[in-house]
Amino acid sequence: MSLTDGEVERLAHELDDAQTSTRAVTGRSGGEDWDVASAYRVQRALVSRRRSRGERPIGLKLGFTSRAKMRQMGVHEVIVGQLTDAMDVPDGGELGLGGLIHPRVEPEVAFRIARDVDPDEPSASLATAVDAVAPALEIIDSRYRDFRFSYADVIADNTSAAAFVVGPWSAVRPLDNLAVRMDLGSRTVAVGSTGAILGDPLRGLRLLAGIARRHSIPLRAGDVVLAGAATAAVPLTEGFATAQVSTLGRVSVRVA
Ligand code: OOG
Repeated sequence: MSLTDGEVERLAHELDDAQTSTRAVTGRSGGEDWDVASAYRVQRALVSRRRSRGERPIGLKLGFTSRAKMRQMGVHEVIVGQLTDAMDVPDGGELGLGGLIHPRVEPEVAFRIARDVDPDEPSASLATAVDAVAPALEIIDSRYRDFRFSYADVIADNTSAAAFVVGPWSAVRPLDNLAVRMDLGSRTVAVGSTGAILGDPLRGLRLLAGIARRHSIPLRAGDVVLAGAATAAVPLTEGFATAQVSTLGRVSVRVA
């Protein structure tokens, strides 16, 4: 079922309020089913609310790209969300738990997009627009109670995007099998491989290009793309969160 413009605005308002007041809401799941195109319309309306508060879009993120994440959340298809400068935490910087509801952290790989991407160019050519890669941490924070949502719900909620940290950029290299480790303080909480991200994170870029085209989400020079988690997400706690992605290096954030 497709939503009216009024329903799209109402849902965007509700999700935006949930984020700014750190009070979770209940998803539409359980009620009537709704369609993916409407869910991306809600996401667009939600991001435009953030823009009207002065936030600047600076990239995109993929979600549900690994079996571990799909299994954890009971979802089977890739989703795309939007990143703004307000979510960008510098490597080694600090993130306050105060503005978050029930944050979780995931180790990821980030791509840097070197040129504006023409929505009509073939999906496979998006890889040629990437000029650097980096290890990254993504902090997700569903605005839905207990992280319980349907596929459309989580798209509408901008794929739970809350914050991200990108480590040192370096030259593009094969990413199909780099060891990934995530630590919270001195505890290793997740281990995996970049190969868990769709066999190769580059494959995610192709899917992202198709979804971005279908739902009119632009990709511009300088944008960051988070390729999706390599492992299941782990509840974020105070202290240092660190991800090490083999030869790509380390990225960390101090959570306070
Ligand atoms: C949705 C976001 C998933 C990923 O990397 O799979 C995601 C969620 O699990 O709340 O970002």
